[in-house]
Amino acid sequence: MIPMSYSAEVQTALDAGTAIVALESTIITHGMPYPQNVDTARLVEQDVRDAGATPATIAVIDGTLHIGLEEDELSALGQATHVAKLSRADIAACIAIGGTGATTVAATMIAAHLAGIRVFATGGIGGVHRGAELSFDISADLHELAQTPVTVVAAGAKAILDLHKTYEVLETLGVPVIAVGQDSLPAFWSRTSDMAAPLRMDTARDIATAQIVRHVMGLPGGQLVCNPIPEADEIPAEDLAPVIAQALADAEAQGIAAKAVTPFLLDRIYELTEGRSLTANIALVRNNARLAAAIAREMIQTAD
Ligand code: PSU
Repeated sequence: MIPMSYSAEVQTALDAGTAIVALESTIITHGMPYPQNVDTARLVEQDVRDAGATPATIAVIDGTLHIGLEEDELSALGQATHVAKLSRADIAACIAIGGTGATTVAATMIAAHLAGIRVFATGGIGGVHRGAELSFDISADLHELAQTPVTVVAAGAKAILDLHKTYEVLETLGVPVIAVGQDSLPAFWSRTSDMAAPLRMDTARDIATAQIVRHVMGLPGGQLVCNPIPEADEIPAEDLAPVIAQALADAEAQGIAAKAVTPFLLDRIYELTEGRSLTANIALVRNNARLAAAIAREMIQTAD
């Protein structure tokens, strides 16, 4: 038996069979500074509610897998130090030893699927890091999308990555990559990129139906929905390019590796943009939460 605990509102939604949107916790513990992390998590949860679904923020606390956090749990997690960053490789071990950890995209997909939740909103997925041909640093998020049937709504892969290689790997793994309302792939802080989207969809209904058809056809895995950041909040890619280059050079100089790379880069870009990257990150996550709620509602309405 997996020690699992559901928040009161998630339990009510599961019993009633209404729409639920999973939310991850690594963005809270490793992706944003306190107190903006907790404030954002609360805003995102409220965005999901306002859009007619129930938010389920996922984390492991003292060995229990939480599907939905109560107010005090969210606030404590956002202030805790030394929280583990959990992916597919370490979520079971964390539960086994009674530890506390925040779930990445991969681990949140696993937990959401266990709880019967089919839609998940985040900021940006992990992917192929620049220089991966030497470091082999490729996020486990990509393989998770290929095997766990959860639709992930993101603003694309994070722009700190090698986006071309990231989407090549997703194509190889057979993951549908869907741009919402435009022909080009969004690039996290920026609305567009130089890459054409493999698929484009304009409605939550089509996205929900596509996941259901995959399921009916017996195709494993989820789909990546790339929702462009709202225009008013974007940072043009040309403004960001030198900042990302500087952050990458700093990471290299300080010998940052493995799981520490993404949190280090996000933090460094926050400093170098004097907070502008965080404002954009908050806006895009909220935008994704609203779309995810619409997709979750459509999935309930569309019969399997
Ligand atoms: N989205 C954000 N900020 C984040 C993340 C997503 O806006 O910090 C997290 C997710 O948990 C994702 C992780 O799974 O970054 C990627 O980490 P890595 O590159 O080490 O796999």
